[in-house]
Amino acid sequence: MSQAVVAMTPEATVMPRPESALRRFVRTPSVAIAAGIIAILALLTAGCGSGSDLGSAATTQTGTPGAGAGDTVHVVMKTLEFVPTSVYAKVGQRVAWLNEDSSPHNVTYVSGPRFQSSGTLGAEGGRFSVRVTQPGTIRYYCTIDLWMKAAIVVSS
Ligand SMILES: [Cu+2]
Repeated sequence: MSQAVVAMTPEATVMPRPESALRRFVRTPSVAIAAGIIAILALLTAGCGSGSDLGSAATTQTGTPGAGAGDTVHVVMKTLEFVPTSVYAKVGQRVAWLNEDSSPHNVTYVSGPRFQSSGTLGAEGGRFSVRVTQPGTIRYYCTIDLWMKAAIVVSS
């Protein structure tokens, strides 16, 4: 450990060079975790807010109970999954899907408050939306990719 050796010498009182201090700062676990959380939040926000002529309110509300009735809840199909797999909505809100995959998908009703299933949503840009009108948990899936299952938790 060269640093331990240095610590024994008078030079140990010399201030660390700025770059090494910075490196030590960045390596601090709590700083790294905070940076990671910020990066994840930025990704989530970007994911919901991008590509949005889907609705006027491409905001941060996805998955948040208590979102305003005027906001649209966004779900995307990508890498053969619905993302997010579970979203929250209020009665009266619109839920909109956008297919970002290079293959077609659909939104097919399974259980809970009824809605009209979609037809095929074409690759890279297919869209569909429904307005949720009753509280309850709606389950749906994609009949093309049977593992693609997701839910909308609707509250009044
Ligand atoms: Cu699919």
